[in-house]
Amino acid sequence: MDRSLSWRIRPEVAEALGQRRPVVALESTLISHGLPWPLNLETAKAAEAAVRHHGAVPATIAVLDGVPVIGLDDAELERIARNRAVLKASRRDLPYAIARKLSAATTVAATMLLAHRAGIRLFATGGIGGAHREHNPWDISADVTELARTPVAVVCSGAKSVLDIPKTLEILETHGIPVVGYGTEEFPAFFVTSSGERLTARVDTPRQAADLLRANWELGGAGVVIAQPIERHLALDPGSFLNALSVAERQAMGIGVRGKELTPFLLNRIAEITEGQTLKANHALVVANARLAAQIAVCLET
Ligand code: PSU
Ligand code: MN
Repeated sequence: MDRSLSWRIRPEVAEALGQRRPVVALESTLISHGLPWPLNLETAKAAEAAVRHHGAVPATIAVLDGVPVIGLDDAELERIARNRAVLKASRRDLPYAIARKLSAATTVAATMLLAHRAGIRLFATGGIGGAHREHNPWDISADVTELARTPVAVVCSGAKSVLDIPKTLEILETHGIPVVGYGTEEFPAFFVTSSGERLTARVDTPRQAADLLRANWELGGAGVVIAQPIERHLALDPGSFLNALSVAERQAMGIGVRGKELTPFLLNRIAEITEGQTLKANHALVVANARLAAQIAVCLET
C-alpha cells in the first residue's frame, strides 16, 4: 500500500503475510447490511473461527474513521455489527469514506481492492453482486468489474439470489473471469443449491482449486469466483424462494427502493417472508465458504 495513505493491518495478519502463511479476507457489508443483529456478529465470529480452525489467519476488512483496517479486532467487529448507520462502501465510495474520516463496511469489490493491496489472495463471502433483474437493467454490481481487474479469489455460494443469474454469468464471461464450481457443474444460487446454469469448470478439492488459481495468476489473470453450493439440508426450495423474492421485489418497486439500498431491503424482506429460514441459510453458507477459503489458502502456500 502507498505509504502516504494511512491504514492499519492487525499485527497477527501482518506477521502471517510477512511469513507467507495463509490469510483469508472477510467482508463487512454482509455484517452491517446483510444480516440483522445479533446474528451478524455471530456469523462474523463463526467465519473467523472457521478460518482459524483450518489453519489460516482471518482478516475482516472495513474502514474505521477514515482508516482502512485489514483485520478488525473483536471490539471493532462488534462496532460494525451494531452500527446500522455505517456506510456501505463499494470501490467508488472508498476515497470519500477515507477523505471524510467516515466508517464504512466494505462490499465484495471494496474488500477485494483492500485485500489485494495488503497482499491477501483468498476472500470468503456469501454471494457476489451481479446484474439485477428486469426492473433494474442498469444495476450491475461493481463486484463484477473488480473481479475483472483485481487478482483475488472469491469463495462464495454463487451470486446473490436476488439477481438475474444467467445475465450475471454472461457478464462474468465477457470480463474473462473464471467461474469454478466446487463439487458441482452448476452455478449455485445462494439460498438455493443450484441455479440450473451449467459451468465450464469444476474442482473437487482445495488442492485442485489452488492449482487453478496459480495457473490463473501465472497467466496474468485477475479475480476468480469459486462457487460452493449451500448444504442441501439448509437450502431453500426454489419455488418458495422465488415467491418470497417476487413479493419483496414488488414492495421495493412500490416504495421506490433503488441503488445500494436494494440488496439490504430485499434480503431483509425475504428473511421476514421465509420466517428466518434465509437467515439460517445465510449464516451457514458464509461459515462454509470461510472454511473452504482457508483450506485453499493453505494449499496455495504449500
Ligand atoms: N451477499 C449477501 N449479503 C450481502 C452482500 C452480498 O449475502 O450483504 C453484499 C456484498 O457486500 C456485495 C454487495 O458486494 O452486497 C453487493 O451490493 P451491490 O449489489 O449494491 O453492488
Ligand atoms: Mn447495485
